[in-house]
Amino acid sequence: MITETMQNAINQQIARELYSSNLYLAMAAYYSNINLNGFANWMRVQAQEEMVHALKFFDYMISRGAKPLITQINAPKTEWSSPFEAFQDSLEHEKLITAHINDLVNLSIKENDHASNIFLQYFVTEQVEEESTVLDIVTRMKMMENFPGGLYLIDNELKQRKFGA
Ligand code: OFO
Repeated sequence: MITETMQNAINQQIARELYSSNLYLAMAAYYSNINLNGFANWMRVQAQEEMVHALKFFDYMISRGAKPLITQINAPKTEWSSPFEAFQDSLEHEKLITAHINDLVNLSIKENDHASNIFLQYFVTEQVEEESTVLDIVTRMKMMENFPGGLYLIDNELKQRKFGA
């Protein structure tokens, strides 16, 4: 049986994943409105992936005989001062999520919960990938800062991303 402390911590993570999904959808809306449709596509796919993360935690709770709680989710930011600032925010957000995943792993060790520890390893790996992908895009956007066409090159590339859950 999963401990109550672990259940509460996972429920909080479900809320964070749902918040992440909303945040990326808000970013998709921002990019669409400034006609960066590749960036908008990338963020929309990211929003879908975050929903999958939330559902993975949801299903895990059920498989352990616990009840996932769906609570009120804070509204995300909806405006950014530049295309760069929005992507930079997504990098900061992913770093925050990584810290929360690490806290969950630490808690699973403290609670002697091996099943949760194994389950969480997927997210440890996922966060390495997410941070690395976002950092790569942020770095290239920064490099293109003084090259007006650069943003559109990246935008074209980001059009290719597809949701593959
Ligand atoms: Fe972006 O990985 Fe879930 O939140």
